[in-house]
Amino acid sequence: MKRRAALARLAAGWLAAWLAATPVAAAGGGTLNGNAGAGGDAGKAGNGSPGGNGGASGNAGAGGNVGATGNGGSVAAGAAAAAPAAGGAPPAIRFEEIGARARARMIHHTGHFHGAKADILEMFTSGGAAVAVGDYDNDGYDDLFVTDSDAGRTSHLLHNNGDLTFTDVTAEAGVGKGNDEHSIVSDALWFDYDNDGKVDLLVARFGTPILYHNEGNGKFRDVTAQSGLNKFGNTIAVIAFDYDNDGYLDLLFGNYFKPVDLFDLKDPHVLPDNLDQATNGGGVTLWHNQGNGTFVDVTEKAGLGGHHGWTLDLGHGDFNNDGWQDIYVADDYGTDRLFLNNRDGTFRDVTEEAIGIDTKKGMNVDVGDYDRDGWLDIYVTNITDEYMQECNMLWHNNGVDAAGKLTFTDLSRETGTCSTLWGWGAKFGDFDNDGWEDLFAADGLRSAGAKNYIPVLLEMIITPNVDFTDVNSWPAIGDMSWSGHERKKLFRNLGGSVFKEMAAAAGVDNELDGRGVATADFDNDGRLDIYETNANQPSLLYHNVTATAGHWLELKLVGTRSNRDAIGARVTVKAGGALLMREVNGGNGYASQSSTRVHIGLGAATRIDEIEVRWPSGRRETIAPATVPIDHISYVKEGQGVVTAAVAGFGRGARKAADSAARPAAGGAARKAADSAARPAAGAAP
Ligand SMILES: [Ca+2]
Ligand SMILES: [Ca+2]
Ligand SMILES: [Ca+2]
Ligand SMILES: [Ca+2]
Repeated sequence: MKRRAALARLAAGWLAAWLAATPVAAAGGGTLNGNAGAGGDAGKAGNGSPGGNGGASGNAGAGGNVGATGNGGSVAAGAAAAAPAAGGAPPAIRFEEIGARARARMIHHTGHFHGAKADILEMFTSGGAAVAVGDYDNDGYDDLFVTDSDAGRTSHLLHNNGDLTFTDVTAEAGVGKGNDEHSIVSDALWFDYDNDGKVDLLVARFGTPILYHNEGNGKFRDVTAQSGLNKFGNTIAVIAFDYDNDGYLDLLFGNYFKPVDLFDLKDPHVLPDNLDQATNGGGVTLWHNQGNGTFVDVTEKAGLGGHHGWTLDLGHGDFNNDGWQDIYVADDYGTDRLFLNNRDGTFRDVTEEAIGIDTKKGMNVDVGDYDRDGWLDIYVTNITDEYMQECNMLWHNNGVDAAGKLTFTDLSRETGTCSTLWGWGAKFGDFDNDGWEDLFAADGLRSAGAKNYIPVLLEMIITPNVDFTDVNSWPAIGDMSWSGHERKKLFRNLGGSVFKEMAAAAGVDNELDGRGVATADFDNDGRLDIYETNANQPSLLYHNVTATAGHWLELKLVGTRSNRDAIGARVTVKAGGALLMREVNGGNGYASQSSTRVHIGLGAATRIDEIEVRWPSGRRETIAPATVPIDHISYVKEGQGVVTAAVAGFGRGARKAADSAARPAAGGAARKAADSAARPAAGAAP
């Protein structure tokens, strides 16, 4: 029994990281679930495990009458569903997948190796299906940068045309490169490193990073050589925030393997040395922005050099409400780490006292105040399947106690957010604008042939004296599947203490091998949309068509003394008796960066009582509620309150968007009319 448990732990542990590649991509272009094959196993074992979330089907009840039949039906059905429940159940959430129609569906290709152990290295390095959302041309519509990872493949810059279509402008912009015989593109990030009002682009790699300066005419210039960002790393995650509050955005890299060249392996002992407490990973690298276009590695100086975990994701936020940005590091094969900002350019590791030492496979970090108590909470996905019953972690922030100690309590089981199977990217977002942040999570490791890799793996594991760090120990995976064909999870927040899984009813329960999840309001209609990347498979664009969504407010913040992107700024809104708090973040969530525009659902509230912005510079700015119309996008410039889009530095499209956004929101008919007006006919030519 003991041996069996140990085996199970080993089995699912080892490749918590990315997935495997091989020849799935060819099938990818067509139908969304084209890779599903047998299909029927989607709701398997893991669904019913610790979290008790039930399967996708079990939850269809509440929203089940919001059928797959499209918008017309769902308007009425949604209202009908909401009405009968005593006390008024929250409105249903509904998405429509429009990736192909919007010309935003990109097929990802994982990196390939050559030689005898190519298969194993591909399993460990083939991921990198990432998305970064940012408005690179300042027209008021969020654009997309979508990565690809195999040699010869280019990443894609997709310009948002404002009508739910995108144009691929990669070639003109000059930002497609990065995959070659020595590098794999793994992640990307928009951030305005020189505060010139135009977001620049960082491409992270298993290799050295690439930094592009946004020239402002739709073109970018490679400034990597002069930037100082020259350190080789097997980077899988990157975030930007201003850790020392000097007004310039710094960079934090999360590295998976230690810095060895996987394409020219001198020593085959590069895999994790321990499946619960691995210490031979790549840790993190902190780069300080010097304010002159250069960055300096301050990892050791800042107190982060002692971390050697297999970093998979990073998140930042002001967890102890002192005005300085703190860090959460999610590690595969063991302990996540929480670092608090000492406000002097250094961090302290408070993991043991704040969250304790875990042995799980941390895959994602997102930050949000899901229970509206004014303290930022953290959502970490782990692995919950038939072999690994880890359960996710929803770290409820308990705040700072009288002794000055910050603590968190994992409430994933209690809230019903425990199981997302083989979890990856997950994001908070108020998808129905009811004032409570919901949660969408991607999952699935590797969907390939009908044969399961696990039994093959077990054979290796029970062989005496196997050295797991040696790539030569591992059996080839070939065309086998491993925790594939898993259905995505959408958790609707039912009032801050419990969530209800409703991915099927919402239309987002696809079975692709999910990785990154980015949220943004791509059509500026006040409802948060979702872009999902999938490893070695096509990406998805989910347009939010929730008919009964509540009132809302979106704020684009522009720093002056603070970094121009206002990353780290905290917005606190009081409306309808609720406290709604958001922080602008620079890349939280696995393999993704979401919009830096703050989106807040207001529910039935038609009036805002108070708005405060706490800028990274330390300035606390009270915004007159009368200057912030609801159901509207507003621009707030540090020290100047609400300004016009032009004054904020945004173009004609932004003003137009703000105007059209002022139309009535909650009314179903108005909403429906606006929807159909905004949406191009199916199959329309670009
Ligand atoms: Ca744009
Ligand atoms: Ca810039
Ligand atoms: Ca909270
Ligand atoms: Ca909600």
